[in-house]
Amino acid sequence: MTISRGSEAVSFGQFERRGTGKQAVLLLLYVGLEVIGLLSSVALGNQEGTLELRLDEEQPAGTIVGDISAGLPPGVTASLYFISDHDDKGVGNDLLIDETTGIIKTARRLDREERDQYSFTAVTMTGVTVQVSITVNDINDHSPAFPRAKASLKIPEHTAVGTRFSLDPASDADKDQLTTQGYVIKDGNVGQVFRLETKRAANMVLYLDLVVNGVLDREKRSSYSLLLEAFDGGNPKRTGQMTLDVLVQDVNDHAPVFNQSRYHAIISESLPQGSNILQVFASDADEGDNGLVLYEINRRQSDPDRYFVIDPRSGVITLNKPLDYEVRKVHELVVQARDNASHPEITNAFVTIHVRDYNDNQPTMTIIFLSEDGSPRISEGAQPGQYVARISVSDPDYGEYSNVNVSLEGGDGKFALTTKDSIIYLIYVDQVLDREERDSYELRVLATDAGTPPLRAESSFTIQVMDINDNPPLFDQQAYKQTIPEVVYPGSFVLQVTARDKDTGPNGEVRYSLLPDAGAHSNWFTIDPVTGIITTALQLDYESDPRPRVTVVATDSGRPPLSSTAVVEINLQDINDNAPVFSSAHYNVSIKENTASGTCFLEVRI
Ligand SMILES: *[C@@H]1O[C@H](CO)[C@@H](O)[C@H](O)[C@H]1NC(C)=O
Ligand SMILES: *[C@@H]1O[C@H](CO)[C@@H](O)[C@H](O)[C@H]1NC(C)=O
Ligand SMILES: *[C@@H]1O[C@H](CO)[C@@H](O)[C@H](O)[C@H]1NC(C)=O
Ligand SMILES: CC(=O)N[C@H]1CO[C@H](CO)[C@@H](O)[C@@H]1O
Repeated sequence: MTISRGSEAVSFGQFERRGTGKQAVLLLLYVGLEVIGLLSSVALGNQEGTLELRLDEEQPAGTIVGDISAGLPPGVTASLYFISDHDDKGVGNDLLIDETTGIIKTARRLDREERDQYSFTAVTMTGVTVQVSITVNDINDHSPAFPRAKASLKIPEHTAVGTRFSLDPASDADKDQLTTQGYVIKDGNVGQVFRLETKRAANMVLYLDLVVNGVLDREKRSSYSLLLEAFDGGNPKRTGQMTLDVLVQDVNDHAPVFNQSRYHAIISESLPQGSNILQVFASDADEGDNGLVLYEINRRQSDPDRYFVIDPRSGVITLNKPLDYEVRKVHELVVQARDNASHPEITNAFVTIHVRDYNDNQPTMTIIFLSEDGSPRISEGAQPGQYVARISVSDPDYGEYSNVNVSLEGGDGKFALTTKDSIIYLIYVDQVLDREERDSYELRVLATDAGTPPLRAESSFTIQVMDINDNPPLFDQQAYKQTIPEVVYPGSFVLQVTARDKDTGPNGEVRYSLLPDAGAHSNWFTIDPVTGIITTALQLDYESDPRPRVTVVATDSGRPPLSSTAVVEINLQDINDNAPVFSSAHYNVSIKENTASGTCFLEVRI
């Protein structure tokens, strides 16, 4: 090869090196053309054209891509093209080029993700070259896809908000806008405790972080199943999904909690060694070793002599060696519950064990009556709920303690017993009282301790119901009638009225009086305030009032007083205490003579 066109000589050399049978033929043709081209380029000024073509991927085979002649310089025509199948077989395999017409078609369905660019040179018989380049356009023919459909992630509870965990990103073979554009949590993000953050890397991959967005508390929720979705920028969008299971791992954030802050037991000093006394119980909301509770007696603070031992798993306290009431009456144990975490949480509870003397262990009761003078009494006006007495149960050996059953008997349902702490009991009025119905009640309080056999204490007393002025005096009759002659001396007996009052003391003490009423001549009479005897006070006069009336009032001495009234009607009897009087002292009558005998000639009136 001595023909040289500078750089062309190099490309000839390349062809030579790669030469196959077919290429060798082409090479010869090409060499021939080059010679002609060399000649024609002298004549035509070495003309070259370019043709840039675009085509969407995935078009069916036979789709027309373009026409080489469109790339010829103006004025140049050609009826035959030689195609240089440059550096690979792609052009020959994927494109069909009609060498006479210059029409380029696809030989098969093109895939941009496999090959996105084709280029070749077409040469006319006159040596004009056209540089043809074909770009395969992307279409959204791929969905974003996560590498795994399901993955899981362990995150400790209480992980700081903002902590990020990188996840495998989705890949999408399309490019630019058509590749992955973002991620969303489609489902399972209870309480919005997670969010996603993305970052585009130089290689166009959209990296994905799961970010803690809220408080993770295993004791509230121990797992989340997040449905993640990646989407691209196509229209419509294509998406890909995966499930991410987040397991919230326990941390030791809970201490054991005892179900009681204090435990009590009363045991006999004769209890045999190894006997179970009581069981303590603590729970821990954590999981596994963090929630496994182990019990222990704190020997530095309590029971250094090891009278008692506790089972570390069950919390059952048993007697370890014989007790002696004379040496120690009460044992206070500090029991600790610790979880089995590497940094354990510890909680204490107190256990009080009373040792009961073999001989003397009677509970005793102290009763204090809540009346003004401390005597067992209650006003009949007390409202239900009002306290009558306070009872504390104690044992001379142990002091006050709660393991005693106290009950109340008697009282006809009018009284009841209540307690808040099982140490102090209160007797209260349960139903309305009425002294006039019943003025005293027998009550009995029983205290039974928890020993075997139980020992009892008993106290009986009588509650007096105190009067209040709740009854007015009532007259025997609502109306009294009496008849007396009109002529009696002042001070004469008329009638005795009586009123009774069910109350006692001053509340039942009755005083009588008359209601003044001038029209009814009440001033004719008077009443003794104590006896209720009504006597005349003045001269009576039938002629001015034959039926005088008085209203009697009975009033008790309560504070305030109550009273009632009755009416007394008195009939006066008329007496002949007046001589007849003529209507005129002097009558002058004239009578005619010869008047027939029997003729009335005068009527006189008295
Ligand atoms: C506490 O637990 C112990 C042991 O299980 C049980 O005997 C006791 O009744 C419980 N106390 C309460 C207040 O639940
Ligand atoms: C407590 O935890 C330790 C260390 O993890 C373990 O060896 C031991 O078995 C646990 N105790 C119980 C009672 O499970
Ligand atoms: C308490 O004593 C009363 C009367 O003796 C009895 O009816 C009741 O069952 C006892 N209660 C308990 C908890 O022992
Ligand atoms: C006493 C007396 O007054 N008598 C008189 C009665 O009436 C007649 C007639 O009217 C008189 O004339 C009397 O003097």
